[in-house]
Amino acid sequence: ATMLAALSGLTFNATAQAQEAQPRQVEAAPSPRQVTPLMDGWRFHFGETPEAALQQDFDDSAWTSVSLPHSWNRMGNYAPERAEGSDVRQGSGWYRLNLPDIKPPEGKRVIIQFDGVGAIADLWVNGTHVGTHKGAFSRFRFDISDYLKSGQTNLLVVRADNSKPGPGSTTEHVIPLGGDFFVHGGLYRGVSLLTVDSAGFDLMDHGGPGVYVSTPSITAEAAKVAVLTRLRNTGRKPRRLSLTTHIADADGRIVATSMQPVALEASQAREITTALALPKPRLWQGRSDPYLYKVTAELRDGKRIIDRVTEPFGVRSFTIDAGRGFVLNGQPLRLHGASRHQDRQGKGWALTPEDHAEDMAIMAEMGVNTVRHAHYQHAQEWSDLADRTGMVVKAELPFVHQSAFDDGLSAPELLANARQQLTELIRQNYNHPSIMLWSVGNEIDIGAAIAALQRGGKGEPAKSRDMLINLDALAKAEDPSRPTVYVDCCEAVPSPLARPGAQILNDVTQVIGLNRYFGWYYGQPSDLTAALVDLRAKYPGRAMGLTEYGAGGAFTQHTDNPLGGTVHANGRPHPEEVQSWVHEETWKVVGSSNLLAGTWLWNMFDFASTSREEGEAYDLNDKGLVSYDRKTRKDAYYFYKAQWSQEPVLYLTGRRYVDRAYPVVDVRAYSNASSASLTVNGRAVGTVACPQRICVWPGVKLAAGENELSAQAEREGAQLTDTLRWTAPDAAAGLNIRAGHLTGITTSDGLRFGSDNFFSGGRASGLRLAGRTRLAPSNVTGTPDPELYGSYRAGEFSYSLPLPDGLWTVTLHMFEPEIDAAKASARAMTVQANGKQVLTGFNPASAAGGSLKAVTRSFPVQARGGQVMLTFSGGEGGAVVSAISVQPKR
Ligand code: GCB
Repeated sequence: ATMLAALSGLTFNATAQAQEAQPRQVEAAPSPRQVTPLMDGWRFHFGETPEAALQQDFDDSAWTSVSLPHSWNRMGNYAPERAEGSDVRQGSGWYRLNLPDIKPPEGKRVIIQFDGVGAIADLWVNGTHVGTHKGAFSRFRFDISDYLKSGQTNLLVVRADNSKPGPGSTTEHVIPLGGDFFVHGGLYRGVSLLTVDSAGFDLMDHGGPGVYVSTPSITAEAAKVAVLTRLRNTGRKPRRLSLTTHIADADGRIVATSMQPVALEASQAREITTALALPKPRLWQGRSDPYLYKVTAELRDGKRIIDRVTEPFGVRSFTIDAGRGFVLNGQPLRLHGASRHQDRQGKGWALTPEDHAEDMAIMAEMGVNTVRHAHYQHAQEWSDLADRTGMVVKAELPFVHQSAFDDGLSAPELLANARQQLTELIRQNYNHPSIMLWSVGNEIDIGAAIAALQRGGKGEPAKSRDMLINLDALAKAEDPSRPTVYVDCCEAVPSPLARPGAQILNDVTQVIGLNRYFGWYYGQPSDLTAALVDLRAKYPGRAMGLTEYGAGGAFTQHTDNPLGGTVHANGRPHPEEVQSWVHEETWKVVGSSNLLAGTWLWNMFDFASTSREEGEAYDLNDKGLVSYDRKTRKDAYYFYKAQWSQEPVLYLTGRRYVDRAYPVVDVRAYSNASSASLTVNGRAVGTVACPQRICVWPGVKLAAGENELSAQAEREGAQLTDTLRWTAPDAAAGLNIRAGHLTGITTSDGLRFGSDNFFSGGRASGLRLAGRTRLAPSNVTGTPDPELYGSYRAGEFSYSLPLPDGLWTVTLHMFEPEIDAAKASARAMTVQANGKQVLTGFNPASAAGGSLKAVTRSFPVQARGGQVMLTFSGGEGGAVVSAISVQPKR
């Protein structure tokens, strides 16, 4: 009852407040639209629900009270176990809300607006089904006037269905059919009621505002502004109205106006385009000056304003082509940015305006000038922020990973749904100056390629090309002012997903988006250049963007050397330093490449994906530069801040790797200063240059116990300092090195091993389980510490160990990884210590009594000049070593 009173008292009185701030010089008439947010007072229940729940007299007291935004799904935890509180249920969630008597008087309509419901929404008012909307990301509205009853409360029931897509499921023909993210269920954005005159700007235009602004020509003298209004009269009487269109500048001064009479017949919808001249326009200049105007369109009946819509817009022109790349207002602008998903810890998709604002602030601080909306339409609040921050946005249709559930043709219903969602995307976002690209698909064949791989490469490749061509044409017809883009995973990539015979899709859209993971899923970061050169030659007329690149980064997992282990792309571990390395190396290749119009790293934030268990996280993709809870900015965040930000940056890396494994460390910082100095425990270490914005002090010696490291630099007169504290072991205690990626493993005898380090040559290898690429530490027997033997260095290699002069005992931990008996028995390793042979023709399998069995060998060695040199060689199979332990000789 209190809720009802609050609702009727607050929002349904005759003098409702204007929702938008009006330009100062416009007559401050009350808004002719009443907008009533319906955020509170909902009852929620997941799963099986009786018919009776659609009726007024149903007792929902056992249902949960919820406020919007709401989603029942929660996932993503950094924990050793899947933490409690995770909810990955897919199916139907039911919502009930009682409204007061809001039956509109003759001539008024009540429209309900949903800003986003995952994924299929069904609405009942007073027990009668009003409609269905399929698509988890777009706004939609229903006119519920005829379903309302006067003199009583009115019951809204909404079913939100996020069933897993599959043959026969309710979401079988609703994109996305797949993807590396989780479609959260529920009323995860706002819901509101609009009470409006029966004649007005069309609220039934695919969720669009009804008023669409474009700037067909721009000179320094004037911009031509074309305002398309879609009008609709749902009433039974013809109306003689007038349409006024104003443009106001950012200070609210009206700078252009037009007025014209409009006749609307009963039940008629019509379009009117108004052309205005905007004198001496101030341009929307991206991050340097994201200047916004507002257009206000008003409909009057005589003197009375019956409807009004205000939409911000920007005056800007841009082109994107193979030759000049991206050009904004006549000036080339190098786009560098990141993708963003719409979820975070504890909230899933149910984000508040503050959450959006925090995300945008984090991105802006890093110096991003472009955002990719991965992989779907983002909230209006977010796109408004992008307009105001000056981001260039690549907006996307959620046509991701799959076009059918087998390799066959996609269903006509799927195409119809994709066309609907694309129309909604474009109409609802048309006025955002930030949005400059319509993306019509992302890796739409990869699902079929993976399925085929799992079947041993059999089956026809997917046939989604016609669908893509169709969607591309629709985007161009809806909005000729913005280019289209398709995002490809695999062409010319050395990956089994680039199937022979796979269809080519990169020639469909105007711009080519490339998701390329050299250095992570395949190859080396530097291989990217050759791939780009190839594609440029193949598609000489099309602009290309690197729409994804990156690596997993677990901020509780560390390595002493990012080159020291094998990458377990979809598994564990994911040392934070490996992520930094992949970004540094990729940026060297792409940062100034004239083959690319823009780059979008993957991803700004860790995000929920139930198909993943990696790094330290469950149900998370950990390629974010910032953690799921937004509390941790990984080192790579500061790498890009040093590249892109106008602010002075000096950041010592490795802040979370505090308990160091080695007393000798390459200290690193990211800075946009030309050089930086380091002190350790107050003692000057030296000044180094910072090429590529990376400063490195090699081989810095730490004291046993606590160390304070402090870096100093100067940039444009600003003095910068960054300080961190590390704990180091005593150099006199020796070194314990494990030939793997993860540092800090303690063995049964209490020795703490760092990760592989101090090596040159050879290659890192790890034991793997079939299927998922996880380490199988228990595969090696004959040791109380199988984890020490889960990985190894192989081939011809050496270790240059920093050790105080004196006598040491070196212990080598080895095993034979080769199961094949002939190969295992052929191994004959030779090891030299400071040039002296310590092992000759050593065969680990015969020494241990078989393959996958641990064996150790120890020998004394004298350190001179602060160093011991170990050299490994061994004919055809090379040498192998899993760990090296150096202890003072007793
Ligand atoms: C991709 C997909 C994206 C994934 C990403 C990854 O190519 O477009 O949705 O999340 O790779 O992390 O593997």
